[in-house]
Amino acid sequence: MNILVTGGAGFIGSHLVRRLVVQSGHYVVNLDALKYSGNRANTQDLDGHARYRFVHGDIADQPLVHSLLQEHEIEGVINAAAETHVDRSIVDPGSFAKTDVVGTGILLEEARRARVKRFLQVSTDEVYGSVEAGMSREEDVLAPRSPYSASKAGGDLLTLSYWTTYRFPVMVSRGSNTYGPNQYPEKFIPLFVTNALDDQPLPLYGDGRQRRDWLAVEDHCAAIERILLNGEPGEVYNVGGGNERENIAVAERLLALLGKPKSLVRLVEDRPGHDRRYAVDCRKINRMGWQPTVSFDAGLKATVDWYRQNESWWRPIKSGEFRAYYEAMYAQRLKEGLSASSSCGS
Ligand code: NAD
Ligand code: TDX
Repeated sequence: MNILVTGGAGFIGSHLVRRLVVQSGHYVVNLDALKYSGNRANTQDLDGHARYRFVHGDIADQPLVHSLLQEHEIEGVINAAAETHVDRSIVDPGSFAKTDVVGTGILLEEARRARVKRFLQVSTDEVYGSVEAGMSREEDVLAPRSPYSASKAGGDLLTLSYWTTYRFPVMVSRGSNTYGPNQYPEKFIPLFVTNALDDQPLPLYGDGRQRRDWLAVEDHCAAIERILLNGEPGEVYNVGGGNERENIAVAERLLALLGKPKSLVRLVEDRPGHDRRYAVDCRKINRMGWQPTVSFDAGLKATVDWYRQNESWWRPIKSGEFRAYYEAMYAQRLKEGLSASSSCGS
């Protein structure tokens, strides 16, 4: 299949592009605007491959998208381009609406006009909102609570409207928290691993008892490919790792893997509107033959090893744009800590 993957220089997109080109033999055009989390190094190994093209550009650039779809005779589109960090969405919500809603809309409309055969919108379990008990099912009403998840929910609904209105064959995947190599170190696991490697504090929000379901990036990418190829048009598919953990337990496991003391953990002021828990019911994609294959223990260890062995990937990031972001996001929080206890003992 000739596939346009957007956001293929980012974390999930880069693993996905490699899988589609090398493992599955598809022809892939990777369209990425190289925003702060987009990194050419993530797919450098594919440059020059006969079945791969990288294009630096924005999904909201309608003439560019139009010409790429024609020129490469694109049959499938996977939209993995997005603004993705909840904390940044609280500071700059407009950029999230611009890419995750408007950009998605432009991509959808061009794909429909080009009569693309299948369109997959990569979305997130966050669109269901905080789930105090039980598991979110695909037909649940959406209740996003951050500018990030609200923008993603807008993208989902716009995508699904193209099936209802035009019978344009779209699918939506809703993945849970994903981890693995090449994840930008603003996100929880890579931030905590790289901070710990430098003996820097790990800023754990609130009481650290929020729960996330961790999904290995290779399992997420396998699910995305399966949905693109075998999903039913107009349908939504939850994709979870089956590894629900409290944040504090993950932080402590990372420290144990790194041989660092628990005293590095600092409880800091919580994220505004912090969702307490996400959990997705995955029976629908299980029926399509997909199951997660990576155990959390093995996946976490492999991820920690990767960051340990690839300082040349993350050190330039952490000393660049990221520094100002980290200062603004964490300096005051770390200084103040939380009144009751500012660390979790050793
Ligand atoms: P990421 O931030 O690592 O990558 C996003 C990529 O999109 C970057 O390369 C960036 O340059 C690119 N991009 C941003 N705006 C663009 C635009 N306007 N045009 C073209 N490219 C643009 O994010 P990620 O974690 O790899 O997430 C990929 C997708 O998966 C997103 O849609 C995200 O919502 C979804 N998702 C992520 C997770 C997770 O835990 N990481 C979980 C579920 C779903
Ligand atoms: O410094 C931190 N301290 C902390 O306690 C950071 C960055 C995070 N956290 C907590 C917040 C969350 O409960 O860790 C948990 C995970 O945080 P993130 O890595 O920011 O992920 P989350 O907000 O859960 O969203 C992620 O999963 C769904 C991705 O960023 C999204 O792109 C995806 O859609």
